[in-house]
Amino acid sequence: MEIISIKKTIVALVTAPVTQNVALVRISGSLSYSIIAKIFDRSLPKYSQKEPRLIFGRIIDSQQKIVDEVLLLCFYKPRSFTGEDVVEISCHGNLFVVNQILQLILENGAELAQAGEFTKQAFFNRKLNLVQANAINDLIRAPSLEGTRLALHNLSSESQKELEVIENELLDVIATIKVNIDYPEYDGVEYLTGKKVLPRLTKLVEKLKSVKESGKKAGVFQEGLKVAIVGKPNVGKSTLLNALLQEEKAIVSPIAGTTRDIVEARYNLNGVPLTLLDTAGIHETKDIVEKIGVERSLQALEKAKIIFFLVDNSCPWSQAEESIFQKIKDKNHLVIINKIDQENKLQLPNYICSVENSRFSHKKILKISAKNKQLAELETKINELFASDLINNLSPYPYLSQSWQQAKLTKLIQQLETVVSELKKETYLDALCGDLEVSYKLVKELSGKEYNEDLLDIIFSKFCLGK
Ligand SMILES: Nc1nc2c(ncn2[C@@H]2O[C@H](COP(=O)(O)OP(=O)(O)OP(=O)(O)O)[C@@H](O)[C@H]2O)c(=O)[nH]1
Ligand SMILES: [Mg+2]
Repeated sequence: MEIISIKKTIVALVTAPVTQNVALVRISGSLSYSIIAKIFDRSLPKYSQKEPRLIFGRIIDSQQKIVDEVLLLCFYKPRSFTGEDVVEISCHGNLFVVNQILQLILENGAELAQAGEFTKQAFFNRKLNLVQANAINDLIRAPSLEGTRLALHNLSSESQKELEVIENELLDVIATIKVNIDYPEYDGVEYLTGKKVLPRLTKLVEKLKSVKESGKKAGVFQEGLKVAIVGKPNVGKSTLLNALLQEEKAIVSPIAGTTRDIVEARYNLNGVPLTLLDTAGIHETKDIVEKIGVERSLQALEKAKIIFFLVDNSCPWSQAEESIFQKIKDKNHLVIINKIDQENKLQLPNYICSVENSRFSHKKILKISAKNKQLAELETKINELFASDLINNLSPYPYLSQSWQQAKLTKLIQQLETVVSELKKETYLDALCGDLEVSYKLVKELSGKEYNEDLLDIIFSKFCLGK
């Protein structure tokens, strides 16, 4: 594998900028060893080392004053995370010490690394592809254990190989068609007819659709799921929040209009990381403060990925509920009938059951008693919607959950579907070569074999400093 020489040598504090027992400073680039040689009191091992080396010694300033006692972990190009010469300095975690070490390294020719720049070096040196680079960030930031597992899966070479199978399949079809066109007399290559290509591409489209769908589902584990609990006043929204969290986070009272502001809390429901927003009851009111609260509830409703629309089993359906339903009916929502421990006076209008919305359409009316902590139907539903199949059966493909990955997959699927429909019309294969090449380019963009600088900047800017 060819390693591109990157001139810039970068340095950053890898650990958090707080007082701690040990801090880690990483330096990567062609100047790493010459810089370290100037600020370390012991001679470094011969450059030809292949295996990483651990060396104890002292960092010294230009006046030979001791700055700290440290451990150096030395990696040699190309056998390092970035593919460059890398030295990791484990020093004492006092920020005065850390800053002095950083300063010395900067004075001797390194530059301060930008967010994600070490991983960017690794990407340019082909130590990892773009899916794996994203996976590193997900592994660090995932808001649940399941999210970290999916990130590790994306990091694995096995899942990358599956992505390559898709790439190679497309390449094979394109190459064979081209040979057929350019060298019709060459009979060492299979002659591809539309009939032969059609099932291959149809299968590919199916595969890509499942990659897209599982990526979309995985996004929940990487980014969390914002849920707004809405309803008219007094239906038990705050009681539901508290019951899920198993703590008295929000004030509960029998007085309608208790919650005035959004109460936000994180909650991990069987591995599904939820950000719950308890909101003020939505209804017509003249009270100025309550009015502001209702405004905020409506904003939360817009921002949320899912709405838990709470209704009260012990009250008839109301005008306030009718108008809330009109606002949420086109969004992903679950209708949750609370207070089932009380006598039933609620009759849901028929149309509530018939409104279809994506995967929430079937069995979306649930019954709970928040006060008695009877939440089984809700827990099972969330699990069924987001978790079970993902966690139990890992996809062989990487989970492409980022919005840019989903957008590229959508384009790719559309592109290939156009080719498939043309093939059904018996359009000549050579007329479809251009479309197939566009598809091939899209697959390469997913893995980062082809990239655009602006997208790279966006991707790596989401990383922490020092990664
Ligand atoms: N019987 C019964 N009462 C409940 C249940 N859930 C909530 N309540 C009661 O309903 C009342 C209102 O509960 P809250 O959780 O404050 O209702 P809310 O929807 O947050 O109300 P606002 O903040 O005013 O919009 C309280 O007296 C709760 O104890 C339930 O499942 N069963
Ligand atoms: Mg409340």
